[in-house]
Amino acid sequence: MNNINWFPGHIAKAINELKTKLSLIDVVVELKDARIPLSSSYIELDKIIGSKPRLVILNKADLADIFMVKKFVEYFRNNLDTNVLTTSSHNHSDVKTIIDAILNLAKPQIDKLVARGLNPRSARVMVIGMPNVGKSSFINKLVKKAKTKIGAKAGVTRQLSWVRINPKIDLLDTPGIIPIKLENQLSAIKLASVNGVSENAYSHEFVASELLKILYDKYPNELKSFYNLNVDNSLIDLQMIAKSRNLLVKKAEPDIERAAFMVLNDFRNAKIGKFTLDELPNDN
Ligand SMILES: Nc1nc2c(ncn2[C@@H]2O[C@H](COP(=O)(O)OP(=O)(O)O)[C@@H](O)[C@H]2O)c(=O)[nH]1
Ligand SMILES: [Mg+2]
Repeated sequence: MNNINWFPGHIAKAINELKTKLSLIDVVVELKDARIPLSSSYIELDKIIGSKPRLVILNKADLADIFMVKKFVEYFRNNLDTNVLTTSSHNHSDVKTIIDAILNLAKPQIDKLVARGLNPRSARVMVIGMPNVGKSSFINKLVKKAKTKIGAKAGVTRQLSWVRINPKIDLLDTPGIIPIKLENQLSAIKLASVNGVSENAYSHEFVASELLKILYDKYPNELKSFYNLNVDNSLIDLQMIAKSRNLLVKKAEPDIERAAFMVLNDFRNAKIGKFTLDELPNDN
């Protein structure tokens, strides 16, 4: 299986659900994966979100290339014209920064209600992002400090439940899932590499081999030194890694399958290094 065949199936349904929830929301918090800030973005999201205030957060920054993450923050600030922060689920010291950013983005909306003679109310916020980007962990982090379940809000939702994470912010306690599109094979490989694609949609061998090409191109020294390989002008493949790690079948043949699992795990746990796989558009 030399490509990634995953049809998220109900894309239209997912988008409709997202739109319904969005209609209740004042501020959208969109999580992207700091290792693939572009590949973890849904191209049509801008249209779906429209002019609603959006806070973009590059999550899993603890696993990513800090230098590239900084560049991507700048890039999104310029191109999305919105606030962009970085975080990781292990870092709980930035909750206040995140809350303040949400309050800032919500203020014009709430002020508008007041200007129309309505009572001010707390801002309604929702977290969205692709599968496995860290939405639940992020919500837990914000909720932990607050812990005021307020349940269903009369007139607003029946099934949806909200948590008051600040006197002025109610957070929808279930995130919105952004479907991923896998038409672009390179993005699909990167999504699979960060565990953003259902595992039965691809062969580990294929994804690990392609990931090695990307890593060899971007971080050759880290890759060679982690797997103790002294090679010049040649690609690093699973065969070489299996041999170097002594992963053998019948004591002689390199065990490609185990090597593939190992490489994916090493990458996902940032053992080889902290890497970002996407490139900035136009190399700026
Ligand atoms: N290293 C690291 N792991 C994270 C981070 N956020 C989430 N995870 C892990 O990523 C996986 C998916 O997280 P989850 O919150 O369930 O993602 P969701 O599918 O978007 O709700 C879990 O194994 C989390 O522990 C992060 O910032 N850094
Ligand atoms: Mg979740």
